[in-house]
Amino acid sequence: MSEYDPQALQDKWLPIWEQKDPFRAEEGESDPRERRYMLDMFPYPSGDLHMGHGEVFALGDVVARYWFQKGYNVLHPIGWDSFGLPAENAAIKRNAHPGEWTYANIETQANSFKRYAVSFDWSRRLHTSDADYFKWNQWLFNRFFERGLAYRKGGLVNWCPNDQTVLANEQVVAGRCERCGADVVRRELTQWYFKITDYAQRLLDDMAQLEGGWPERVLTMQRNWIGRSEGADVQFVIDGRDEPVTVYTTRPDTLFGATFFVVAVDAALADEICDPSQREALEAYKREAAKLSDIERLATDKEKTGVFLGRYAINPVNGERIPVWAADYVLADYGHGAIMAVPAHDQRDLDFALKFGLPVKTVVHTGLADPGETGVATPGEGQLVNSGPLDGLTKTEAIGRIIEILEADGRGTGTVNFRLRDWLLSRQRFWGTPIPIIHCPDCGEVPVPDEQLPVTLPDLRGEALAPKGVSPLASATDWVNVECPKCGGAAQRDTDTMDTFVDSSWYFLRYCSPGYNDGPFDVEQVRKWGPIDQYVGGVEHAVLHLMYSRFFTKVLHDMGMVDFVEPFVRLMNQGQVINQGKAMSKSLGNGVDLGQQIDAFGVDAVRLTMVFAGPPEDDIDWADVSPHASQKYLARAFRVFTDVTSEPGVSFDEGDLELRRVTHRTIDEVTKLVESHKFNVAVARMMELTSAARKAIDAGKSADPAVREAAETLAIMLSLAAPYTAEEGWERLGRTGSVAIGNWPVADPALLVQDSVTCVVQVAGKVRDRLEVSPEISEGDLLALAMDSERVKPFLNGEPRKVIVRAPKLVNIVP
Ligand code: ANZ
Ligand code: ZN
Repeated sequence: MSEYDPQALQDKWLPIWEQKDPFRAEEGESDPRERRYMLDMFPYPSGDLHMGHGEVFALGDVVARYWFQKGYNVLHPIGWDSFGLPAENAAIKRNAHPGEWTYANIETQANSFKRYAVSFDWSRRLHTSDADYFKWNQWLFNRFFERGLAYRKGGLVNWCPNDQTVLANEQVVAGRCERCGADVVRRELTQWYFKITDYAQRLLDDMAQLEGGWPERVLTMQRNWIGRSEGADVQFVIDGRDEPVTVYTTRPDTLFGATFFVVAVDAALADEICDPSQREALEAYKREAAKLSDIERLATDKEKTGVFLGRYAINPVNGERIPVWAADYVLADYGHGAIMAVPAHDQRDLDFALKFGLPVKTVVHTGLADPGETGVATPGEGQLVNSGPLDGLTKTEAIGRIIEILEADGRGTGTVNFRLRDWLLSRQRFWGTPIPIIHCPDCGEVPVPDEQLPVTLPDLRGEALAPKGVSPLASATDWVNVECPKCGGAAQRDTDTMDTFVDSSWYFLRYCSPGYNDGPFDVEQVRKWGPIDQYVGGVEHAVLHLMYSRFFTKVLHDMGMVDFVEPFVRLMNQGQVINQGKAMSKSLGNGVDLGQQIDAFGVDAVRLTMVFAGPPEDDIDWADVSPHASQKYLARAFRVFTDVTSEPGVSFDEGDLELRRVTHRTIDEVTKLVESHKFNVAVARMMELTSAARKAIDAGKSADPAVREAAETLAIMLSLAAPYTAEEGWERLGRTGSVAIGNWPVADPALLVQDSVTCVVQVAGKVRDRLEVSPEISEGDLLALAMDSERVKPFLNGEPRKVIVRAPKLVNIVP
């Protein structure tokens, strides 16, 4: 094997690594090494690994392998997020059990990961669909239930008509099912929720710890999703109704400008206060509105719709009677599901007012033209007008003042509001964690006692799993009918399963003590490993998985089970792998298969291409990169390894100084580049080092110790991205042990100084000294150096009459 043959390298090293299992994390107390926890978002087992996996795991492995090289005790685990709908859909199609498809795919992916040579600790492998994993979902559910953080309520929920299940708000993207793209509709259902809203403020506050460690755009998305706003609750009396109705407003200063009142079309309140004369119109309008998602309803460019409810509300500050309407641009589950409309200063209200001929009253003078004329609302700063006691105040002053006034006579209060909703947990699907609750006609909701966990799934397959709008578990009557754990009477299991995002909300803790039997994780081990130093995964999880994991971590913190409040110290989002400028898809026919790329170019070339393509967060267009060129480069590096003729262990001190300087500058730069995640630039530096070594070999210096030093350095650095080539190179260089662990070199500072140049110093035309200076020295520094020279000083008397400085080579002094 003197030619570079990637397939032969894989065939040789893969079984050796399998047998040596070199990347195990050490649990023991006695291990003195510093710990690092590196995690890639675990895969969903749909078929084999794809190009996206190829990218994220190549990037994550650069970090993990760098830490292994630096000599840390590294935890780099792998597992599978193996519950979920695709398995169920495949099972229905093939008349099989979802587990068959799932576990077959896991095996396929596991083998592909091994070939891809990711530095995993295979001993910690987990699958969330294993009973000894999801048992702990149920245990955690019980703890949440005890703490009032898991509860059931009726209400309108997002329903995917295609997947026949409810969805969390986070799973509805632009009005569509995040998974299948179907238009989401609203349905009235009683469902389980996790009370994430209790943690809204902390989810926001703790983000301070993530500044700098997380991409700014992810933090912004989280902040917007939590959506904290400050404002006031204001009570309006509805004519002919005893109980006042509260509205939430961020602009209580505009209270005198409220000209109408709007109730969410789907809020119970709309039905309640609708005058009989308008009942029919409301019913018709409700049917229309039910077809739209929240996002569509709130879209500012959507034509406004609504119906008058035949009733009037009374403005608490001036007693004005304003008409009450129902409309879809007000949401039932935000604030109080009703608003005071101020068309002059809110665009949606203005659009509505102009459409239905309602009055527009300016109460903040902003200097801009009258909104009633222009159709453009003026939400900005200004001075209050037409507002009684607020006249003349600024917006901010007026907000403070009106809250005082409202609070004084009990008609309102200053308040904080969040956009974040509770996490809807129930799913009407089979392949997930059964919710461990038993419904008893006498005792109500009774949690399955911990010692009876796990509640496993009944053996359903094929047609029995087909979506029917109720959970398939409901048809397993033997499974459903049980004794009440409290009173022993006849009772029934909850037939819904948990959102699979529960599984991924704490898996990173389980890795610290896989197989642990006395709880979801060993608290001591988590204390040692946590929190995760580096997390790598797609930006598509910015508000789903990452928000839920942060929430779980905080609850576990409050339970005294973890001693940190944020699970992921640093987060890296990789870009996507696209082809010809577009996302890969079947319909475009531009898909690229990871396995085929590897067969054609070898693992190392594919990995190197992923890493070299650009900054990790940028998309990689596979049409613009060249795995073939990567392979050619690796062959060049390989020849450097095989061309070295000195013996291992030779002292580098005697080596060629120029090449040694290149090597040490490369060490210095690559170290910094890897730590700042500029992997592509780090690879470019490795390539330059390869060329420098090649040049020296071609100049007949193959036995020079500096050539060996360059080659060994290259093998170590290349191991981050091209592990097979690096390992073989190391062996060819006569080195024993694996190249991959504990070899990262340290740059010698003496070899980092720039080459110097000689500067001639003349006094009155005669050479008096020669100085060794940096080629980049400034004129001022050079002159100062020259004037300070002991050989120059005797020829000066006070300030020179004239100096000519030509940095870095000449200083000419006329005394
Ligand atoms: C009067 C007003 C005047 C408003 C004005 C705004 C500007 P954020 O910041 O998102 O919290 N609102 C309240 N409840 C609503 C609901 N259920 N559906 C739709 N809109 C609702 O927004 C708060 C503002 O959104 C509130 O302040 C209210 O309109 C509206 F010049 O009240 B505002
Ligand atoms: Zn009972």
